Amino acid sequence: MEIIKTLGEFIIDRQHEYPDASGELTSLFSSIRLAAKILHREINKAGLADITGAAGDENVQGEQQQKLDVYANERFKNALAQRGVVCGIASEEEEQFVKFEETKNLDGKYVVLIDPLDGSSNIDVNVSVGTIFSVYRRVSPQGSHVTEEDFLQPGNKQVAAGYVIYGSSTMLVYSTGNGVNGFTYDPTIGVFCLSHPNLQIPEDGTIYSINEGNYVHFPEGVKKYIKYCQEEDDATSRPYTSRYIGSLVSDFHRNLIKGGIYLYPTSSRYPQGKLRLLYECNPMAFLIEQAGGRAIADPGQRILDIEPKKLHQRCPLFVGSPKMVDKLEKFVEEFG
Ligand code: P6P
Repeated sequence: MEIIKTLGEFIIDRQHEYPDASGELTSLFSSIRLAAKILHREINKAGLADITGAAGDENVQGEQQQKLDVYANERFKNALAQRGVVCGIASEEEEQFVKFEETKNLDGKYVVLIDPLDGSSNIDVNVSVGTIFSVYRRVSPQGSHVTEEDFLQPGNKQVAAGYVIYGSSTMLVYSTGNGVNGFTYDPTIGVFCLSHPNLQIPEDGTIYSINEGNYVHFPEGVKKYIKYCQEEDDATSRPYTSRYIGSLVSDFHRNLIKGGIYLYPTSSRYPQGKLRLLYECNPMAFLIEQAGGRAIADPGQRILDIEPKKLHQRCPLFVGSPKMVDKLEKFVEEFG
């Protein structure tokens, strides 16, 4: 008889690990779980309902906002405001951070930074997309309005981070600093079930994920690393395999399971890199380090130690199996 461990049961079982957890983080996760279930429903019928395609507006990134982006942002915002444990959020879809003004929220202990629907341009072509979230304890006093300072914390202060991947199945993968666990959604019973306990990324791998269309604009060290992956070499089972979905959550998730490295370097179009530090790079870096991997922006620059200056600031991202990130780092150190 299979034992089903639901996400809710798992969180309650693990609550004893957090002495000061008085159930607020549990409540926060139940908000995320609810919004993820609703988004699962909408994404899986996106092709049928008039909810795909561009919403006509642009978000703060100047990117064409897809209707589901807008929908996802609203669902997560409402779900996170409901329980009173969150005093505000920052979102890829919101130019400014969002203050939750109700009295119950002013006492909220946490802030959440979120990319509600990463890779949403893939929706119309039926490619998997994801939600990425990052949780911090506020630094401003409880009872007051949330401030920008609450959001501009380095990634090493995160209390939790995770993602939802809406793929061939919907999964929620998260960490609260004691390892990474994956839960697969069973829509027939409406619960996330523990399916990938204690995820650890393979120390080495042969998958590299990068948009080689930008090759000519990459730093020399990155170019050299790509050529290294493509060379014949009996000693280390090269050439490697190039796999790039164009959806960070999907590429990250595959590499977490199989081993690999995801690279988004600087380029002429993105001189600071494309990915956003606060709600893409930091949560992914938190997860990968909890799973035994590495995440850097430059040689010796751990993503989690970057001191943020702006809500939507970007940074380069090299994340994955530790031996692969080490190798990349050496090429960039040597060739720039
Ligand atoms: P490019 C999606 O827009 C995203 O933020 C990530 O999910 C993805 O890995 C990357 O950008 C794709 O960017 O420039 O290769 O299309």
